[in-house]
Amino acid sequence: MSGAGAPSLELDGRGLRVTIVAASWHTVVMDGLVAGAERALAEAGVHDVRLVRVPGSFELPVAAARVARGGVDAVVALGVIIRGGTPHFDYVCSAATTGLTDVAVRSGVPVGFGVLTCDDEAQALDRSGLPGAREDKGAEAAQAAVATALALRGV
Ligand code: DLZ
Repeated sequence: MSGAGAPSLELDGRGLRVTIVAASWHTVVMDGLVAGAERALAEAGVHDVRLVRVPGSFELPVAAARVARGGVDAVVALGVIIRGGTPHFDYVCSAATTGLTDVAVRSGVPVGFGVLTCDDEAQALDRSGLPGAREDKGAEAAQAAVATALALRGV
C-alpha cells in the first residue's frame, strides 16, 4: 500500500484520554513507532497518554479490548510484523487486523491501526518515523485515532 494520499489533520485533542498498546518484537522499529505516536499526541494537545506493552502483535487485540473497556477515548495499536519463511506471518497479521477491527467496532472506541506488515526490516524502518524514514506510521495511527474520537463526539 502506498503512503501517498494521507490527509493533513489539524487536531485539538485537549481533554482526551488515549492509550497506546504496543507490541515488543523488532525493538528499534517499535521505538520509532511509539515515539511517533507520543509526539503526534503531544502535538494534538492530548496530555492523558498511557502506554501498555505486550509481547507480540498477536496480543494487541486483547490488550486493546481491555483498555477500551476502561473508558478511554481512543486506543493506538502499534506493532511490527516481518515476513518469515512460514505462513505464521499471515496468521499473526490476520489475528491483529481482524482482532483490532473487532475491538473498535464492538466497543465503539476508535483504534488507530499502526501495525506494520512488512517483507523485511528495511521496509519497516522506512515507515518507523526514525531519522531518515520516509513515513511515520506511529504518528499517523495516533492522529487517526484522535481524529476519529473527535469526529464521533456527540454523534
Ligand atoms: C511468533 C512471532 C513471530 C514469528 N514474528 C512476530 C513478528 O514479526 N511481530 C510480532 O509482533 N510478533 C511476532 N511473533 C509473536 C506473536 O505475535 C505472539 O506474541 C506469539 O505467537 C505468542 O502468542
